[in-house]
Amino acid sequence: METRERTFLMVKPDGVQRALVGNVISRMENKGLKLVAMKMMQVSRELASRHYREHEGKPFYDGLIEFITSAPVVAMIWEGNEVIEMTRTLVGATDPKKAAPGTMRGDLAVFTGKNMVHASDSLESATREIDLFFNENEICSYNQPHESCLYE
Ligand code: 3AN
Repeated sequence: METRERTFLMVKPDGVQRALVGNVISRMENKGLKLVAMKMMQVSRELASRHYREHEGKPFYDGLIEFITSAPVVAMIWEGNEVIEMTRTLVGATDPKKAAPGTMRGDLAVFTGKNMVHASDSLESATREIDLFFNENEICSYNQPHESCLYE
């Protein structure tokens, strides 16, 4: 369990509007990952620009900010062994055309601009994004009796 990590996962406005929040959560739970924080919220333009700062200046940036602030999102923190990489694998490639079947984007999305979910891509971005969206007191700690069946 030395590589126990936390990652940030967000169901974006298209996923909320298409009623796919439960589908996303089920995939994560079924895999054996642990939900430790979750909230539905409207992302402000300020939060959106901080979250997507690495994309500032790119051709799709304005559309990205418009989109992420257009309807509520569901922001979550998940815990598990190497959960950052594992969640990226479950989410699939950025372009849903290239996302493998079986992944969230491969199964549930058709267009890069509306690719349903966001997941942190590194330890650094997970730490930054968790801090942007959550206060420490919103993160829960609890035991899952089945953990001994998941890990050595
Ligand atoms: P990922 O979400 O897979 O980490 P990033 O970080 O490259 O992908 O892009 C962040 C978000 O920006 C994507 N989820 C997508 O919504 C949007 N995006 C990225 N590339 C494009 C593009 N070429 N056209 C439109 N939107 C894009």
